[in-house]
Amino acid sequence: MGQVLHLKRLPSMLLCSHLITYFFRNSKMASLINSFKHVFISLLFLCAHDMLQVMAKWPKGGSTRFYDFKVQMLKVTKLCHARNIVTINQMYPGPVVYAQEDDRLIIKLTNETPYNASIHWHGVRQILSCWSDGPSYITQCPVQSGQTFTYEFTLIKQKGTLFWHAHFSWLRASVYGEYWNKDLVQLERNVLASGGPAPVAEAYTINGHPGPNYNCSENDVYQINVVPGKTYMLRLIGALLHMECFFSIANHKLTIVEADGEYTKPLTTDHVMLGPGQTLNVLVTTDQKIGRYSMAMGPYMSGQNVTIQNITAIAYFQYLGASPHSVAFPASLLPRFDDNLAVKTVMDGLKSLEVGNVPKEIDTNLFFTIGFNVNKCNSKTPKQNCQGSNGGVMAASMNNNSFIKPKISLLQAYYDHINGYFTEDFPGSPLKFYDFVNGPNSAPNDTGSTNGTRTKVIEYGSRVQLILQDTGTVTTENHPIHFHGYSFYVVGYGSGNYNPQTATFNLVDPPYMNTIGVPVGGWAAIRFVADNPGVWFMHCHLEVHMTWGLGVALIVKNGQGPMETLPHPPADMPRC
Ligand SMILES: [Cu+2]
Repeated sequence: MGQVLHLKRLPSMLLCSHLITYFFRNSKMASLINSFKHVFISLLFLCAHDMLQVMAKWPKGGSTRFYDFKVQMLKVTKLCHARNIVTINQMYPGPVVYAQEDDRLIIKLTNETPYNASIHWHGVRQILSCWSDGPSYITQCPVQSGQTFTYEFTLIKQKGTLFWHAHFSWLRASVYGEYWNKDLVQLERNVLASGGPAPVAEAYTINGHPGPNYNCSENDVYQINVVPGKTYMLRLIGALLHMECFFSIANHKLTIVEADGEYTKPLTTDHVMLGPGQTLNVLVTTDQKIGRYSMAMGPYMSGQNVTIQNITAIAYFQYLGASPHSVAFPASLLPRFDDNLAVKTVMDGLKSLEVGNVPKEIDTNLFFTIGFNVNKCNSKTPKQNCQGSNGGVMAASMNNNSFIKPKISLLQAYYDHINGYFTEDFPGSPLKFYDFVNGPNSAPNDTGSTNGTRTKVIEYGSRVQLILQDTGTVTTENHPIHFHGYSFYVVGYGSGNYNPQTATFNLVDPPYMNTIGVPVGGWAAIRFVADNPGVWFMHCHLEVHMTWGLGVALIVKNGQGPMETLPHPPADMPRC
């Protein structure tokens, strides 16, 4: 399930649930703000644990908003193929959640499907509410068929467009920008069993619609009606599963004003690239001649020899007064699928609107490699199970460890001191330094990874710098690395192997993000203060890479007193 979470200081925060790649709202800033007047629900909030004490110290003025999320099957027909997909409230894309900065959200999830489910509130910092973060087997057991769980968290100092999505198996696809004719849970099992790569999606979609370029999809097109001479704000959400994508509107410029729910200096561009989980608010002025213009979404793939869906999803940007049958101006501005420079150029221009509170001194220096592995085949039926490079099994890793999800909630195991489910020996830097970008590459002999549920423990309040370094085993590739429970300053990035002697950092106004596309064959440096206790997943948001093990859990210890201590778990935590 995917959705948008949108927070604004004046208007409000909007948590949209969307399946899509992009979510769109209204016109001029002023009218936009007016359009977000929602009904406030005032209720006494009953709270069991120390949260009451904690909340008393939070800024006043927040309302409490209630949502009912029922996980339900919905029959849809797309591309001449009918199938049942997993949705929230039988909506595809899912429901929008609206809230204001500092509001409290209470969202009751009831699972009425045969599948397991959990919801991650992507970009919500979950200050002292790690229990409601949502990733299955990390902060909770999945909500089983027929069960309920209530997520509760406060949007402390957050505003902008964020995004909710399923965090069990590959189910977020069905509230997502890629469309599959297959059962996603079965598909994940099949891909894992094969040891090989994932097949490509049948289509990309914009707000659930593939558009006219696909077979049997001529009339399944999303359309926005616009008035000439206005400025519109579009909320773009990378609601993708295994792909990153470019987006553009024919003949129109996009001015980025917000990234990952944080204001940026205005940056005008012909196109943007969104990795899965990334959000961008862009302004578009309807200053072209009256007509119908294509909005286009197509693949960005920086890896070598990767099979991709290369058909572009199209939606219409339709001016008032244009004939409904007028020819759409083609979106000629989409970069080629392998245009790395197009991605870098936008990233180079992305700066925080205001001077940030970037940590200048560092207590904890971390260095994680990210990339692929090929492990040796151990199967008696290699043709079925070892379809990776040279008859090996595909994997992915951080610091050469492929993360294995535990059988119970990692947070529960940590909180209750239950032994045997995880270790605390994830290395803070690679065990071996070598030319990361260029080798080794003779799969599967020298390309293997270790595996385990390894965690890295961080002291409360540490000022952390983390270098993320792409590796070239199998192929280099841009990996969108997402960190739960935190945003971080992207202080630097570059190509090749990270070299502290030559790397240049921006410590003044770097973008403050929750997902960073680490440049293909390059590195990125991020900084944050570890001031939110809990167990926080850091992983590649390309789903199949995460499935192969590209992730790690960071444990941030408690500090002093209730404001720095994770409260008790809610009474209705699901059981595994
Ligand atoms: Cu990845």
